[in-house]
Amino acid sequence: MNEVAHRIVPSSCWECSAYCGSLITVSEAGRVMKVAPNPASPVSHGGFCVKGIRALPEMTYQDSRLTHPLRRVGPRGSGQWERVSWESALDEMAERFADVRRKYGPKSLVGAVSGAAFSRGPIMALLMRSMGSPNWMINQDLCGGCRGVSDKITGTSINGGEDVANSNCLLIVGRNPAAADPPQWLEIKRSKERGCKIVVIDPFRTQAAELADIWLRPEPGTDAAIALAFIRHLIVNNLWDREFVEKYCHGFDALAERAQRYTPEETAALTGVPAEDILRAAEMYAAGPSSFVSGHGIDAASNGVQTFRAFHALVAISGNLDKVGGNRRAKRPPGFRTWMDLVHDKRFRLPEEIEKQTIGAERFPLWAGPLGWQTACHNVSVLDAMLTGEPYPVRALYASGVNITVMYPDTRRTLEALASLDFFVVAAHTMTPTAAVADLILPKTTGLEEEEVALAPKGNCITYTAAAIAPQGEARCDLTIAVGLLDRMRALGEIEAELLPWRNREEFNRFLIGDSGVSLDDLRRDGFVRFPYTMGDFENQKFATPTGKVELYSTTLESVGQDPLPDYVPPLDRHATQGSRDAYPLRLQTGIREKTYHHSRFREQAWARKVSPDPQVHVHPETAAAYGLNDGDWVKIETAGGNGAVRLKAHVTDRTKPGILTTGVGWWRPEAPGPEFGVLDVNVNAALSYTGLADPVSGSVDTGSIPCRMAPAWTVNSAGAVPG
Ligand SMILES: Nc1nc2c(c(=O)[nH]1)N[C@H]1C(S)=C(S)[C@@H](COP(=O)(O)OP(=O)(O)OC[C@H]3O[C@@H](n4cnc5c(=O)[nH]c(N)nc54)[C@H](O)[C@@H]3O)O[C@H]1N2
Ligand SMILES: Nc1nc2c(c(=O)[nH]1)N[C@H]1C(S)=C(S)[C@@H](COP(=O)(O)OP(=O)(O)OC[C@H]3O[C@@H](n4cnc5c(=O)[nH]c(N)nc54)[C@H](O)[C@@H]3O)O[C@H]1N2
Ligand code: SF4
Ligand SMILES: [Mo]
Repeated sequence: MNEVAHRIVPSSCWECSAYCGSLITVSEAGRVMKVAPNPASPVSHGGFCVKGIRALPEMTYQDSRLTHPLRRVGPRGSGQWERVSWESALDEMAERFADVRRKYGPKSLVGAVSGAAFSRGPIMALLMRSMGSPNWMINQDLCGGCRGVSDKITGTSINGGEDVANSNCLLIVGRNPAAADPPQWLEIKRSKERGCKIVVIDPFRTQAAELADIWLRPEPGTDAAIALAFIRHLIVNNLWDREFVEKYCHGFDALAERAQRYTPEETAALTGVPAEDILRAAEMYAAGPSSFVSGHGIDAASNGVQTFRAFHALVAISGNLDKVGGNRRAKRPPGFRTWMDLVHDKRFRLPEEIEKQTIGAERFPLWAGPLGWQTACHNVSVLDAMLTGEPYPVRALYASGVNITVMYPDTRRTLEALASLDFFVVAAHTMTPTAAVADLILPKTTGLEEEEVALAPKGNCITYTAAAIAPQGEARCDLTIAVGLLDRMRALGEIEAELLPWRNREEFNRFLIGDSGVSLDDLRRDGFVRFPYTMGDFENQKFATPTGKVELYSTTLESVGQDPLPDYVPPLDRHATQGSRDAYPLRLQTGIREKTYHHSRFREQAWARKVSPDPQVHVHPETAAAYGLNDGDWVKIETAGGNGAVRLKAHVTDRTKPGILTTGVGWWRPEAPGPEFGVLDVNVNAALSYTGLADPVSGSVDTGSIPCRMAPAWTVNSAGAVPG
C-alpha cells in the first residue's frame, strides 16, 4: 500500500520512564508511518531509542497483537480461548468479582500494576478502593522503591531532579544510563565534553564506567559505606554547607558521629575499593556543584533504604540540594496533580481502619498501607495470602500492565499462587506467560492509541502522549475498562464508595491539570508544556517530614523502630551455614538492561531477537577458566534459597568481576510451548527467592549479590538447547 504522510503528531514515548519527546508521522489512512525524536523536548533534547522508534509501532501492528477480549474455554493454561464481546467480558468479570466479594469480603479482590509511574497505577488503586479493597500490588519493591521511601522520609524530594547539564561532577551509582536511559546518556556525554567530572560506582564496567574520571568498583551491596566515607570526608575537611545544614537539616551531629567510623581505610576494607580512590572521588564530589545519579543497582536490595539514606544525606550536607548543577527538588506548576497525588488524596481514600489492613502494612508500615510511599501492598505477603489464606483470603486478581510471572522473583511460586485463585483477569497487548494462565484477557491500547498527561520532573514540564491513531481492533485503555467494570459492580450493589469519578481520559486528564493554567490545547500542539520554577526556595517548598527539615536523623524511621541514622548494613546473607557457602560459591547480579528490550516486552519481535537472541550471563575469564567454560556455552544457575535452576548463555568478559555472574532479566520465549513460554527455563527469576530476607523498611529482596552456583550443563544442537 502506498501511504501518504498526512500529519505529524507531537507526543511522548512511554515505553520506559525516560518519557522522550516524539514526533509521530500518521498517514492519510490513519496509520503510524514513523516515530521520531522531538528535538524540542525539554525532557529528552532529541534523545530517543530503538524501543520507541521500532518496538512501539511494531507492538501496535504485529499480527500477535490482542485485539479483542478472550475468554478461557479449556482448563487454565491450556491455550484454548474464545473471542467474546466487551459486554460479555465485563459482565463476567463483574459477576466473578461480585461472587468473590460476597463470599470472602472486599479485601479478597486485588489489583496488580507497575505503580504510580503510569496512569494505570492510580486508576487501578482507585478501582480497587471503589470496590472496598485497599490492596493493589506494585513493582516498586523491585524498582526504585528504596529510593522512593528514602527520598520521602528524608524530605529531599529529588527523584528525577539530576541537573546533569549544569553539573561539574556526576556521581553515578548503580546506574547504567547507556542502556537504561539513552537521553540521559546523551546528556552525560555532552557534559563530559564540556569538562564535567564523572565518578562511577559500579561493580560492572559499564560504558559510564569507561567514561568516568574515577571508577570505584565495590563489592556489590557495600555502597552505603562509600557514601558515609564521603560524608566523613566533607565533615572532617569542613567542606559541608554549614548554612544549609544549620537552617534546614535535622540530626547533623548524630550523622557526623555515625560517619566517623567510615575512614577511607575502614571503607576500603568493607568495600574492596582502594582508600586513595575513595578520597580522590570524595574530593571531586566535594568540589561541586555535583549531581547524584542513582539507579537500580543500589535499589532492589535488602539494605536499599539505608544505602539511599546515606546518599541522600550526602546530597543534603554537601549543599547540592536544589542547586543548579546539583539535585533539583521536584517542581510542578501550582494546581497540577501527579498520579502519586491521586493515590494519596484524601478524597479517594478508604477509611483508615480498612487501609491499615492492606496486606503487608503491619510488617512494612512505611511501605504498605496508609503510611506507605504509594499505599500499595507488599507483594510477597499477597502471594502468601493467595496460597495460605493468611492474614485473609485473596481470591481474585486483576493484573494490568505487568508481567508478574516473568518479573517477580520465584516464578514457580507466582504460578502456584495464580493457579490457586478463583478468578484471574489480565489486560495486555500480547499473550504473555502471565496472561496465558488467566481466565479472561482484555486487549489494551498501546502508547500510540491513548492520551496521557504527566509531570516530567526531569524536564520541568508537563508531557503529553497523544492518541495518534485509533485503537487497533477493540483495544481499550485502563480507565475505560475500569469504568465498565465499576458500572456493573454498581448495578450488582457491590461498590463500597465512588472513588473513580472520571468517565473518560479527557475528564481524567483535565482533573490532573486542574487549575494549573496548563492548557490541553498547548499540550496537544507541542507534546509538552514547560513551566517556570524557582530553585533553592526552601521557605516555600517545605520539607515534608515531621520536623519540617531534611531528616539526616529520621524521626519517621525511629517511630517504626528502625535505625534513624544512615549506616552500612551488609546485604542480608542467604547463607545459613558454611555448607551453603561452599555449595553456592559465586554471586549473581540480575537486571542489567538490554537496549532492545523493556523488561519482558518485545520478546516476540524478530528484529529485537536478532540483536539479542539469548539470555546472556557475563562471566569473568578467570571464573570461566575455573569452570572450563567457553564463550557461548550454556550454563545452569541455581541460587541459595532459590526454587529452581535456569539456563543462560555465558558471555566471557572482564566487564564483570571474578566470582560474580551478571545477567539481565525478563527472558521468556513466545515461540516456546505455552503456558510457560520458557518462563521456567530461561527466566532468571525462576531461580530466585522472593521470600524471607528483605529490606526491613521497603520489603525489597536482593536481586543482586545473590549466592549462586553454576554448572556448564547444557549444549545446543539443531533442535535447540538440551541438557548436556
Ligand atoms: N533498554 C531498557 N531500558 C530500561 C529498562 C529496560 O528494561 N530496558 N528498564 C527501565 C526501568 S523500569 C528501570 S528501573 C531502569 C533501571 O536502570 P538502571 O538503574 O540504570 O539499572 P541497570 O541498567 O540495571 O543498571 C544497574 C547498574 O547497577 C550496577 N550494580 C549492581 N549491583 C550494584 C551494587 O551493589 N552497587 C552499585 N554501585 N552498582 C551495582 C549494575 O552493574 C548496573 O550497571 O531502566 C529503565 N530503562
Ligand atoms: N530479578 C529481577 N527482577 C526484576 C528486576 C531485576 O532487575 N531483577 N527489575 C524489576 C524492575 S526495575 C521492574 S520496573 C519490574 C518490571 O516488571 P513489569 O512491569 O511486569 O515488566 P514489563 O515487562 O515491562 O511488563 C509490562 C507488561 O505490561 C504490558 N504493558 C505495557 N504498557 C502497558 C500499558 O500501557 N497498559 C497496560 N495495561 N499494559 C501495558 C506489557 O506488554 C508487558 O506485558 O521488574 C522487576 N523485576
Ligand atoms: S528511552 Fe526509548 S523507550 Fe524510553 S521513553 Fe525514550 S524512546 Fe521511549
Ligand atoms: Mo524499574
